[in-house]
Amino acid sequence: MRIEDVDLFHICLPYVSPFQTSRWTELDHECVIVRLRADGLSGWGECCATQDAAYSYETVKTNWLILEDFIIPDVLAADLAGPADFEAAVRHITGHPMAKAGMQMALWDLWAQQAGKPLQKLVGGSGDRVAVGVSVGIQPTTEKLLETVDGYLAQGYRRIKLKIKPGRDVNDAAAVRRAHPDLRLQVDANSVYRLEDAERLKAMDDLGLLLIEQPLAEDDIIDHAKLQPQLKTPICLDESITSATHTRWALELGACRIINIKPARVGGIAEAIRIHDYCRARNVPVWMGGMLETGIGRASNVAVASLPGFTLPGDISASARYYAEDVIAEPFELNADSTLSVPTGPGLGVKVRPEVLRRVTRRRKTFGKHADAPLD
Ligand code: OSB
Ligand code: MG
Repeated sequence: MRIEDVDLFHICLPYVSPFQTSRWTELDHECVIVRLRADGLSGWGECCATQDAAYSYETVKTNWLILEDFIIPDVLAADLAGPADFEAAVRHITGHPMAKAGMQMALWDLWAQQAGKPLQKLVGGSGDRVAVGVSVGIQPTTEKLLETVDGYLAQGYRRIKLKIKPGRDVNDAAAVRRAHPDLRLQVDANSVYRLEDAERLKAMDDLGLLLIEQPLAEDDIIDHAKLQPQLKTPICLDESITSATHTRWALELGACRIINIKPARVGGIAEAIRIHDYCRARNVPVWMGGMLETGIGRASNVAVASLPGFTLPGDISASARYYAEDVIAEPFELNADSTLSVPTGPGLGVKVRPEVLRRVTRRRKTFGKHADAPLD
């Protein structure tokens, strides 16, 4: 397949409420959306970096830069029949997994459309729905947190993840546990603790948490391996896992017992599938993480989360949990059993609304044959 044109859109979409983690706060979702055109088809992708280089070193602007200077020239020059061709074409670019993943998502959308299949089938997934939960940001007070959790439970979510930070960890998690003794509950520290904080983390060991996500630094598999034996609660790594190789290192060292898979963080869907397969062969549970994606990235995550090794609920909530108005025509809605339905149309199976995309776009650029082609 030869790509004829590539469009980049730097968009900004307000969240329904601010999202606060231990190390940064997001008020709106800025990201780079990729559109590819080939053989009369359009493929869509989303690059998931945050604005402020807090979750990882990538930002919206580095995504744009790496796409413009390196990835797009590679894509326009190559004949890309499948993911292996794309990975080979961009292998000379070190790092920048989210920039690569956004482009790869748009390519998968095209490959699946060309095959007349939903993305789910192309990646090897099955079933019509995937189990999901909500990631709840740090709230101004514990009372507000309890109210927020109640709100999500009332909507039908059956698994809650709490963002924690020093001073808003043990007490918050214990308060939610007291209010909901049987709730599937987990916490995410986003790399804010150090090994010396082990006692603080041990204090959450009797709360019946499903897992504690990324307690220590993003580059610190070694100290995670020292921490895990001190905890009953399984550690799940997020930021530390940027490839299948890191997955192997973390599991061989005993740094965690569960892996959070975000295709965006590991350079794309192909590497996400390799991590899934590696973990499944070793009975290590995996689940789909999220980066507060628009409906484009959400559609991709839902499809990949339908692979059989995704045995824990994903951070892929309904569109309304994030946005009053999404860029896709039919928002994702929560089913009564705390699942999202997997799209069944060809490719990502979602329709982008040009008028919304136009309204939220701050910067647009087209590369390739038709540099000034209209949006739709
Ligand atoms: O650490 O899992 C994380 C959002 C942005 C960046 C990092 C993380 C998150 C979330 C939100 O927890 C998950 C979602 O998309 O609902
Ligand atoms: Mg996380």
